[in-house]
Amino acid sequence: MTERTLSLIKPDGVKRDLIGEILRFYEKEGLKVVALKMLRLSKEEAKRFYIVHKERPFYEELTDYMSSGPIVALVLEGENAIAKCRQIMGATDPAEAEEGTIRKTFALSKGENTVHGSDSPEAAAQEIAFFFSDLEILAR
Ligand code: 3AN
Repeated sequence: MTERTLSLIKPDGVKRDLIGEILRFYEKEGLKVVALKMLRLSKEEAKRFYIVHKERPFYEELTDYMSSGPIVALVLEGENAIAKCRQIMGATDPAEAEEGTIRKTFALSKGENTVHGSDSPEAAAQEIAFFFSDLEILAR
């Protein structure tokens, strides 16, 4: 089934000039970039994006970090894009991520873990709409 998912290149990825390499991880596995922008979230926007984590102990730290510098937001399209993107990213904690994943290769810690990817169809729809209008998502 062709799906769309939202991925973010987090501040640590942009700061270390990993944008091109991260796009390569996705593109070489057949995920197509159908929308892309660079932006910086305000603290309030980061809190809104991560509202599902508001009760977690790391909510403040996470939203401080996500608003600390530029990020890249992208919509990826392909067969089983949601699961595939998460497989390419690897586990949240880089110490537990599989060899060859983005997080195993680049992530610094559980917080500064370089990329985000939607974890369900509902999250994907909501997260894509958070960053992009329909007009900004292009047919390939
Ligand atoms: P994933 O991004 O792999 O779906 P989630 O949904 O458990 O992981 O967590 C969302 C984000 O919260 C992670 N990407 C990470 O940046 C941050 N996070 C998760 N666990 C921790 C933690 N123990 N300490 C700091 N940040 C965390």
